[in-house]
Amino acid sequence: MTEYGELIQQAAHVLRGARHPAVLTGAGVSQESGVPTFREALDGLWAQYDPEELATPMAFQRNPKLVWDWYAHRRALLGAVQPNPAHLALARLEQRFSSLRIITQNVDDLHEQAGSTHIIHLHGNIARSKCVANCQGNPTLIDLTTLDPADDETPPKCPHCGEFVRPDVVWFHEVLPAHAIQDATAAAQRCDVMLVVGTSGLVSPASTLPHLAKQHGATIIEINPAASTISPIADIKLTGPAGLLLPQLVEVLDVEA
Ligand code: BV8
Repeated sequence: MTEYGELIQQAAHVLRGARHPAVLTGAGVSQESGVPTFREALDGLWAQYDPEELATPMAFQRNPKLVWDWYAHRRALLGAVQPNPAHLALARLEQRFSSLRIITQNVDDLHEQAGSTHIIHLHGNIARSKCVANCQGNPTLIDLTTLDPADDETPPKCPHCGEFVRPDVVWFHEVLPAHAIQDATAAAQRCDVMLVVGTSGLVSPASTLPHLAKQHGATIIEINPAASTISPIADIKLTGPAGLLLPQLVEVLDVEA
């Protein structure tokens, strides 16, 4: 029996009886893929900044090149990483529970790469870019591969209106896409178990979702090596890395299928 044995068994017992499990993931679920967590994502040139200082419309307005280059750096990092056993375990969980919904705060597509299909992206997708003015409608997505490679100025310019191109992510002080927050809220209200994986719980409205689930009677299972703002309401707290714990949890589930 591993050191997590008893708690993993408890969590598996709860999950076995679930009909509508939901999962809320944060940057920690991608950490073992080599993606720095959000609050570690500032290294090198950007180490002097606080993420809340760079991931805002004001920062982009003030210094579009600095912000664009930070996202280009993170996009390049993401281009070199793979889903880790945590992402793969969640994809296996979806095979067992067709109603499983993954609500992610992450802007990477590692859940998709791992094979999950019912994913709600609260904060957008770093691989997508859009016109800062949404000149052709919201969002006016821009395919960077169609832009003139000779023009290496950053940020690139929108081919329709000449305004800057920006990452299609939700910055601080920006509202989340209506469909994303509606779908996430519905999933949180409907679920009977919520796995909360790899989030500090510092960013709202994402951080309100486990509380909403709890209010609607869900059992909260947290997976995180550290404490978070969600820990106080967790019914089961699995303390450790998701890449180790989630495969164990799914393995116990499968063994006693
Ligand atoms: C909104 C996209 C309405 C960009 C992100 C005061 C003034 C103004 C606003 C506010 C305010 N107070 C609160 C707010 C609201 C604000 C907010 O919450 N601010 C925080 C900082 C206090 N929220 C917003 O602005 C949201 N919009 O509310 O609209 C509005 C409008 C105008 C004015 C007011 C309100 C928009 C929020 C979206 C921000 N965009 N991402 C980008 O990625 O660049 S959020 C960003 O944080 C990432 O998406 C990240 O995922 C997310 C949350 O962080 P975590 O995922 O939890 O990551 P973190 O690094 O914090 O933690 C990692 C965790 O993993 C840790 O717990 C660690 O222990 C754990 N871990 C590490 N390794 C592992 C692990 N776990 C498991 N396994 C491991 N191996």
